[in-house]
Amino acid sequence: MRLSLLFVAFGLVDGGRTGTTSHSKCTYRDSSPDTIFKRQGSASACPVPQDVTVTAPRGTPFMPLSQPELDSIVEWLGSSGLGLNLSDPSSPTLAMSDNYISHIETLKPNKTDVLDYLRGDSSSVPRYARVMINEGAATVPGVVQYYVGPLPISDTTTMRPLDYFYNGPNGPKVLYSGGLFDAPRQRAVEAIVASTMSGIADITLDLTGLVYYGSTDNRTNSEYFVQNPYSTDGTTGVVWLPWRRFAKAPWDQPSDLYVSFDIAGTDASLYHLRMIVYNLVVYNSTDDLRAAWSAGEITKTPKPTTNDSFLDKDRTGAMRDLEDRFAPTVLNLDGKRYRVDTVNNYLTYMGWSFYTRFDKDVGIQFYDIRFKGESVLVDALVQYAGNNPFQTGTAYSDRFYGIGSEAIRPIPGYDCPYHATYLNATYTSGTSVQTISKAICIFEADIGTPLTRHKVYSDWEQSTKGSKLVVRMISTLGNYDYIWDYGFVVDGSITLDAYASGYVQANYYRPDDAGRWGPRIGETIAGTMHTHVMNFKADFDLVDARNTFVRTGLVVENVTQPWYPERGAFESMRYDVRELATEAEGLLDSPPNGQAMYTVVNKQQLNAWGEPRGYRVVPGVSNVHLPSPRSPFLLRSGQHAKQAFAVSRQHDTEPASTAALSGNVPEAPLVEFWGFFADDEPLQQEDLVVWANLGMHHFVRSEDLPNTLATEAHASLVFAPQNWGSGGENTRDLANAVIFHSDDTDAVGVPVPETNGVDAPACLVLGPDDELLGAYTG
Ligand SMILES: *[C@@H]1O[C@H](CO)[C@@H](O)[C@H](O)[C@H]1NC(C)=O
Ligand SMILES: *[C@@H]1O[C@H](CO)[C@@H](O)[C@H](O)[C@H]1NC(C)=O
Ligand SMILES: *[C@@H]1O[C@H](CO)[C@@H](O)[C@H](O)[C@H]1NC(C)=O
Ligand SMILES: *[C@@H]1O[C@H](CO)[C@@H](O)[C@H](O)[C@H]1NC(C)=O
Ligand SMILES: *[C@@H]1O[C@H](CO)[C@@H](O)[C@H](O)[C@H]1NC(C)=O
Ligand SMILES: *[C@@H]1O[C@H](CO)[C@@H](O)[C@H](O)[C@H]1NC(C)=O
Ligand SMILES: *[C@@H]1O[C@H](CO)[C@@H](O)[C@H](O)[C@H]1NC(C)=O
Ligand SMILES: [Cu+2]
Repeated sequence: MRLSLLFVAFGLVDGGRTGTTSHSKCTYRDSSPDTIFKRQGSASACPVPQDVTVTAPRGTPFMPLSQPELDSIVEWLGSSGLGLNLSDPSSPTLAMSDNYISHIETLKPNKTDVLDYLRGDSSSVPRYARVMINEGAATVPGVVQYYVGPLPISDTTTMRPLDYFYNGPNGPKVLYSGGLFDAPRQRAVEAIVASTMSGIADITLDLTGLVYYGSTDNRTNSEYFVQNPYSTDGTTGVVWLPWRRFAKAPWDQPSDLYVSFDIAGTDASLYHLRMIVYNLVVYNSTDDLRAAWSAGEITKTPKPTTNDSFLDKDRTGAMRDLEDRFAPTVLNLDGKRYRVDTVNNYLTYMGWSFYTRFDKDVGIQFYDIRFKGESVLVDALVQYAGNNPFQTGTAYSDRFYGIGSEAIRPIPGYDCPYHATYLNATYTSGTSVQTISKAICIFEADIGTPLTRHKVYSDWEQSTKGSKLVVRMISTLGNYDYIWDYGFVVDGSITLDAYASGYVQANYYRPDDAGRWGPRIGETIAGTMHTHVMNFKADFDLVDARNTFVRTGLVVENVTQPWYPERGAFESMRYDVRELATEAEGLLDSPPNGQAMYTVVNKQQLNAWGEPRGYRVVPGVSNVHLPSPRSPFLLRSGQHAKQAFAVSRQHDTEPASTAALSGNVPEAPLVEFWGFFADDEPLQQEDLVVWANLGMHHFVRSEDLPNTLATEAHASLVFAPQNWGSGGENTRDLANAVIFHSDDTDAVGVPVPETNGVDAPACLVLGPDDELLGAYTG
């Protein structure tokens, strides 16, 4: 598993509730006691709910570039006046030492431009492209990013280095050796790997059962993985290749063999073997390995098992009792309660509204969230630890692989409830438009508990249904699938949930490891502990952009109170309320024992009681950060992942906590997150961004096979209203609520339920225990 990034921008703007939803009045069907247990024939089925549409108040400012736009930019970049000396990126003979366009996408627009437009203060958002060029022919080769615009191409269009996005030592440039691992470089690496490994195939076969003659040679039965990071600052290029069986889930078929090459620079003739490691012994050359092997000096370890049935996920074993029955599911029996604009990727739901954006690096993002609100970014990164070159030196940045481009279509009824709404994910990759059909699923779910309920013994009893709209994206990033859920709860809360599943990346099992990095989980494999960290960006604009971050600590101190003269000094609690004054205080840990509350408030927007209106940042499950602050593999590139929370001033020059191409240059990343805090700007009543980490310390166990369980590989966070509503909590207006009053009875004195005219639809056949009348007993 590699590290991932996702991004949700989040700014809360005051938004009125939309009108009440009216429902068809339904009556209970007269049901015989056993009706509920019968499978219903199609004749009595609830209808398939249809999507309900809405038109976004403003056309989305987040359209990806169209193919004609891409073509026009490519043509413009190729025009001789610019002197870029570009080669055709699709050429089969493309060389590392060529200049070529690697990627073009829409530049994420500046916040001020977006807000001006969405508020109607401007008629459009300036449209620019972000262009990534491999400059292999430059004196100092590298990958450089530019912004090109305004679009459409005209006399005023310019191309400028995208330096305002990146605060790293080389600006928008990544020096070549830490740059792309695209076709020209893959070809160069594959050539030296194939020639080296075919020269020692007899030895590798003997030691591991694996041989490699090249990826297309039919004698090959193994594969290598190009471990990240493969550079330090872009000047060096050192890659470790773990060898594994080329079969199902190679991540779980590792051998004890590792080979390292120097792959620095654009000249493949300089690439060379650095070392071979087998059974933790280092050989500096193939000659050294052969000499040791011929002399019988190599102690062999067991070959990776060839029986990989333990990786199968097809059902096996006896059926459990009643498991032939269809599992419970979420259904919208009375029609969908959210509206969607599939052209503008805009949604409304129970007072919420927001736009979504999608891109290659991070996938779905949310903008102008109103319940009140605005937007979020997720960055997932994984740090491995272990005793061999492979696991020690791994720090995947999933943004590098493309969380968005690796999104997959969820399986209806399994990954997402039946009748969910699906949005296509459209983005650009290279110089073409890509669409992942139905990649994002949207559904309303029962949160599983009532939002509020209470019984006042002889007076009244109420219960309010808990519902939320879920926007779900699933990305398969190599061996791992990540599930990201954004939930918009009817009480004004926003929930973030991240889950991981898939094939855990296993280590070769060595008894002498003594379980220090994880238990044995198979014939020849061991689980390897590692940490996943996903960084979310939440740009709060609570009512407006003047916000303050407050830490409310719970302190215990000795007090004396005159009404307790007999106790003397005794321990008691009180609040210790502190505002973050400047960015120097902006890096925050999770408070031990949860003894502090984090809130973002607007001190100029008070509620009816004179309290500042705000939102709380509620740690959920597993708000972990990287255990190692100084691992060389994430030295400066992983600063966003080294504390639980961070609070900085919003700047268009600090759009993201990481960059896709930072992953292989841990000593010279494009974005140095802590640089956001170095200028120590004031934070009180300013435009704030909260950066939060979700993650998992993955303590691997045998239950990670065949696929990791999402029950445990789960991290979450909640943003909840804090003194936000003017009339208490935000659910008083909900009609999906029931209340009984003891004095509101029917003819025989039984309290009658008040359901606000919203009842189970006729197609839902209820059983006798579902009868509301009589449920209140006084
Ligand atoms: C253009 O790039 C090629 C490599 O693709 C290089 O050989 C050539 O010298 C470059 N021309 C100029 C004028 O820089
Ligand atoms: C966005 O804002 C930055 C910082 O003010 C500025 O340098 C940049 O040119 C702006 N980008 C666009 C596309 O206007
Ligand atoms: C492998 O490829 C060679 C050369 O193309 C061919 O002669 C041979 O039959 C192939 N072997 C198998 C097992 O497919
Ligand atoms: C391999 O190279 C390292 C460093 O260059 C050296 O210390 C070591 O002795 C070499 N090993 C062998 C077996 O030659
Ligand atoms: C492979 O392993 C499975 C599970 O241990 C076992 O049931 C099966 O018989 C094995 N297959 C072979 C060919 O050994
Ligand atoms: C989604 O994509 C499919 C196929 O790529 C296309 O047929 C469909 O019209 C798209 N839907 C929307 C709402 O754009
Ligand atoms: C309260 O006083 C007792 C007795 O002096 C001391 O042991 C304890 O640590 C104090 N508690 C706090 C929170 O200071
Ligand atoms: Cu994991």
